[in-house]
Amino acid sequence: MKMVIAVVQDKDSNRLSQALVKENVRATKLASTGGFLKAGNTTFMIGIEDDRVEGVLSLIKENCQSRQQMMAPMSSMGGNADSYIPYPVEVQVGGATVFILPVDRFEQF
Ligand code: 2BA
Ligand code: 2BA
Repeated sequence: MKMVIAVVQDKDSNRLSQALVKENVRATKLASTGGFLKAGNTTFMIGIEDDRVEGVLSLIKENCQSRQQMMAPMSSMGGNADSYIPYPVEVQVGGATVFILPVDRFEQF
């Protein structure tokens, strides 16, 4: 078994949830925050048998798209004036950042 951890954009999370349910893939959704943009994103934890991992990755690929996002200007309040960004910057946010970890043991009580 593997644990697939996927950080996706909030805009794609409902679509991905529905696709996972449709394909009978169990998952847990966590509300998360990107360290860089400090904007909300969604982290899916998907415990899945080894031979279904590729199928899950395809579902993630099909349902999550890359987008440009504007990064709000950072305040210089209390910060270093050198790092102040006075205008919005466009950042490319990927469709999904995915980690695949081995699961030593899986129990449900
Ligand atoms: P939920 O996904 O909200 O699922 C709640 C219960 O609904 C499940 O209980 C299961 O009995 C049923 N269920 C879920 N998906 C189903 C499906 N596709 N078809 C028919 N019945 C379905 P549990 O299995 O005890 O799971 C409780 C919670 O544990 C789940 O909440 C989910 O958040 C998490 N979970 C379970 N298996 C997981 C896995 N393999 N990976 C990640 N999270 C898992
Ligand atoms: P954020 O940390 O809010 O990052 C959003 C996007 O900003 C990133 O998209 C990347 O294009 C850009 N970015 C992030 N850090 C940067 C930096 N130090 N300098 C310049 N640009 C930077 P993605 O790479 O597609 O990541 C989307 C989200 O996935 C991230 O949101 C974060 O929550 C998560 N993530 C990405 N890589 C991760 C990693 N190695 N470990 C844990 N979470 C990760």
